[in-house]
Amino acid sequence: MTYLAKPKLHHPTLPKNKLGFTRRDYEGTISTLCAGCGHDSISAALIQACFELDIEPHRVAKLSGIGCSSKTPTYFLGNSHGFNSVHGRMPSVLTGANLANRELIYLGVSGDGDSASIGLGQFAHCMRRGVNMVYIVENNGVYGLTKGQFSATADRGSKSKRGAVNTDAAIDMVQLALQLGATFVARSFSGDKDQLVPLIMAAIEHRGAAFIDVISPCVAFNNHAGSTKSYDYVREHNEAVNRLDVMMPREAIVADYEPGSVSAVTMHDGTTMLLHKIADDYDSGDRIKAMNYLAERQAQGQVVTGLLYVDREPEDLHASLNTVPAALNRLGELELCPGSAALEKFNASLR
Ligand SMILES: Cc1ncc(C[n+]2csc(CCOP(=O)(O)OP(=O)(O)O)c2C)c(N)n1
Ligand code: SF4
Ligand SMILES: [Mg+2]
Repeated sequence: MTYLAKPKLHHPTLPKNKLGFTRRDYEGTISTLCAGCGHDSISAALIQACFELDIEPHRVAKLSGIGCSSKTPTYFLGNSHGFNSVHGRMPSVLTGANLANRELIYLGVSGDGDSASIGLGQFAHCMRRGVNMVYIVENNGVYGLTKGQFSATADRGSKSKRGAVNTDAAIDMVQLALQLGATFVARSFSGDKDQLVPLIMAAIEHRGAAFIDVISPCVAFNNHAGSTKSYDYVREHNEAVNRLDVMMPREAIVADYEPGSVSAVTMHDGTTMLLHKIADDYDSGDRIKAMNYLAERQAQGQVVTGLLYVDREPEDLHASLNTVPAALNRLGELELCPGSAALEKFNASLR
């Protein structure tokens, strides 16, 4: 299915943005994720955000690692640049691309396994360096692609679909990003597009390291023993002529609640997550207060969502390194090879 493009026929009355594009022009190929996977809702939010911002698709570079979440760039912005890197290595590839060409909008899409386990070091360094990008972690607390092992963001005491208890402490990506110096830090929920779309738009507009942790339920890993919809049950009762994995469609989980309030959301595995949407009068300009606020709410079992911190005058990596303003591929021979006198002067400055 991955090679199948969506039909390009547009309804003539579909709304167009300033560039004359419809929302469909920002789509990718048909998603092969499980029906109801939170990641698909995040792709839809990204499409909406780029459509509303009138972004020319060729100005966007999508980069990802490995995982169901990292597959998603195929399903949105089909006319943009894309690079699917090695597991956990997206941040360094993005950093390199950004340094070579600062004229593109960089969108890093990753998972909690990709960024909080194997890629934790990479995540840390691109945040502390202030790479100008939007970095989204589609956080489901498991390694979805490799069949639901606990990831490093799974809460201590939470249970797998098999009933195994996670004994390790959880890594909170938002607290980490704040501590590491990210200049735009937010958390949202894949089922709350009213909150997520504007957050993505704001993150794209931000000229520094923007991080969004999006809680994104994995619907596949609640197929417990005793269910007639489980893999085991289907395999045992299936007269198979070949071997297929069947994912039963689930309804996407949706949350719609007021700023300042707490909403209890029942996840597919029956557990309840308390989402706390920050109030409109929350001061998002204070990093220390944001960290304390998060810790207090976390102690009460709540997951805080919204724009948690923003530095309105960020400095990005190009500013720290004092790089040339143009993309490197625009530089001519004169700039790239300024001659022996300039080289001699430079060498002398290092002696
Ligand atoms: C170097 C390497 N180690 C391990 C793997 C196996 N692997 C593939 S995806 C994945 C975890 C993905 O989890 P996450 O990033 O949370 O994505 P999700 O599927 O949950 O969206 C792992 C461990 C791999 N592909 N490469
Ligand atoms: S396994 Fe989980 S994360 Fe992967 S596509 Fe299915 S529901 Fe989504
Ligand atoms: Mg995951």
